[in-house]
Amino acid sequence: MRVVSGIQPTGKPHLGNYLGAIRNYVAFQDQAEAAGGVSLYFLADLHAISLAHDPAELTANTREMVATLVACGLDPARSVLFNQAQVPQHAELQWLLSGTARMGWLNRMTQWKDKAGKNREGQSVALFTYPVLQAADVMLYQATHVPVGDDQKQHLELARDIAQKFNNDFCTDAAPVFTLPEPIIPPEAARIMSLRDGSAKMSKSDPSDMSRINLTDDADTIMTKIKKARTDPEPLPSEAKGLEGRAEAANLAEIYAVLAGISLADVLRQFGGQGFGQFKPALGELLIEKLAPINLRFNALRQDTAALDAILRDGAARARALAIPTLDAAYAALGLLRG
Ligand code: AQP
Repeated sequence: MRVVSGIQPTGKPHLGNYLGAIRNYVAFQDQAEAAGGVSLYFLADLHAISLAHDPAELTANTREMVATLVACGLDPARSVLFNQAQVPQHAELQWLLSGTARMGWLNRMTQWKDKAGKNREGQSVALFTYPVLQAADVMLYQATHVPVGDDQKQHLELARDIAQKFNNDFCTDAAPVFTLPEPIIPPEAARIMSLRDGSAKMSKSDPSDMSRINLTDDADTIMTKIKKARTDPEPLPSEAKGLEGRAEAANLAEIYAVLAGISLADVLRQFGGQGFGQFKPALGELLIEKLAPINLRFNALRQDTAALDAILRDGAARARALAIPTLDAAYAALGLLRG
């Protein structure tokens, strides 16, 4: 079992990242260990340069993201925790896979279409080829399980297509170079929506901080954001059917269910008929209770940059050792002479 997943250090990690991805990283850390496998989690700093960025902020965000992942329960002694920039094999494999990935495949990616908007010509090449780097990220380690939120499903399907085509074009059936990665999308909370717009996913890149709960928000901020979250004037329904067409209400109810560890039906049984004036404070309290331990650990870790850098250095050395055999096999399969 090889578990591989990444998160961009492009801003503050939020509740969507936590419920859709990070808490599954922690669960897979245990599962991989129990199965005698390895779990690798990386900060996708090479992906972060596909959009305009501030270099000093990227460095600071990278360290903060390590502190967050550890605060959420990732243990650098049990998982390999690193940043892409210290493992050059990611960029090397991306180039090798660029000969296999097709322009038409990349052109169909909805994230590319959403982020580029009407100004495709003005975007960086990196934003367009982003999914090829993502394919390299997981294929480099022969990933079997890739825990991600729902928004990454299409990119993982593309990674499988690239792996399949490379194996078909350059390998024998008996000795394929790449394992086809399997996306693991959680059954619930796979897409937490913005607090300001129920049709947009909660995202680090949303200009409004009120759109998300950051894992580093203090109790007052969490309560304020929940109380100001956009909703409709109707009370909560008693059954899930009553949430149809009410994206904001459905989002808040789902967040409550996942955090409380109960079903959506149970949440609606408990709060059905009540207005948001009653439900929002209950949700705010639950969030504060669940995020407080993460917040506490994060604040204790974040100042110790030497310790955070040491975690990344050590993780990168372990990642490089795991990456090299696959990269060598890819060079050889392509007939590239290396001395
Ligand atoms: N809203 C979400 N709900 C559930 N899962 C989510 N993920 C992201 N948003 C949600 C999952 O978190 C992991 C890391 O993804 P990311 O670093 O791309 O996070 P982001 O917040 O999406 O970051 P950005 O920089 O703001 O990117 P865009 O602009 O694309 O939204 C992934 O597993 C992702 O599925």
